[in-house]
Amino acid sequence: MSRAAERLRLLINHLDRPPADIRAETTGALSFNSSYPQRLRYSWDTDLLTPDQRLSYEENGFILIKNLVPEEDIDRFRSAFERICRQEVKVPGLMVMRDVAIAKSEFVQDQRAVSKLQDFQEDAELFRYCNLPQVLQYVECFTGPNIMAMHTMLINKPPDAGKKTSRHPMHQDLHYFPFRPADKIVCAWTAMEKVDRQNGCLVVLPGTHTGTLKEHDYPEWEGGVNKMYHGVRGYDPQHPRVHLEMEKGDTVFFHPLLIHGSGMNQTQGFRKAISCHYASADCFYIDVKGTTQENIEQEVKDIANRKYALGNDITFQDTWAFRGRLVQGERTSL
Ligand SMILES: O=C(O)CCC(=O)C(=O)O
Repeated sequence: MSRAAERLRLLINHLDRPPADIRAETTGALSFNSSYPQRLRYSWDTDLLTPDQRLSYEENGFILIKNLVPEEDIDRFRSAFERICRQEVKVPGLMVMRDVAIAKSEFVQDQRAVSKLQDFQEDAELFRYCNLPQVLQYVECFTGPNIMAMHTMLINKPPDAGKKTSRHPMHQDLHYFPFRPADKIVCAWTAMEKVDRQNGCLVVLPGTHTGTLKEHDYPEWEGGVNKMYHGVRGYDPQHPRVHLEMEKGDTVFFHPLLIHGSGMNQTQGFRKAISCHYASADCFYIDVKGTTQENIEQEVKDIANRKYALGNDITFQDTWAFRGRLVQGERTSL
């Protein structure tokens, strides 16, 4: 870690330890046997997924598990979110984001002003989501037993203010990540209430996880685009789409190359979801210089600089290394 990253780590009060000393309990007995054919590239056999579920993930790049996260947990996450919005707690390192169309309107000190919380790894209550055994047992099917929680979000999609800014452009999450291999990264996204086409559920393009990482940039939307909402360029708009309508507690796991986004919220309610991107702790950082990820690297470094005045020696990789938290197994690399 560079000196700037070290300062940043201290600033956000992260109690770091050398990776080799960090340990967490595994959540279950694993049996990585080879009873499935080798052509199953995207998942491990942990005795949890059925052959059909594995084949479906291989083919589509996502799997939806109904009723996975208990209602009591979701209600607790909601309360934690509301406490943060009311500014009753201050969470080190947390990014509180506002919808571009609402940010400019009158300031209101409640959830109406907040479209997303990002990087809640220092909030013990919200971070419980990343440690839920119900979730981790599925994550393990994609990452293997050493698991890092790399990126956390609570998305509070607001009622659209008339400018269509509540949409999330189609994108591949890998665009944001300077670590590989992609097949050892997975997103868990849990609906905190009923989500459907009316309030802007997730939309996915099945099978696109088998492609490569494409160029991303801000879409040219008339009403404006939210900060960091890059959209994928050059994908086939005719590709079949699946709208993931989900009930409270349902959870979708998806591959970081899967092209996805979410629609406009046409209701008067806020559409909430909580999510975490997990990666195998055995993943490694890559240099994104000269790749399509250079634009997001620069943007992330600029934000870190503005927030913490660290100078130029903070690296894109550093910003991930200090946010990542081990949730199972051993911190072998990331
Ligand atoms: O929850 C949503 O509306 C979309 C979230 C998403 O795709 C993301 O933040 O990468």
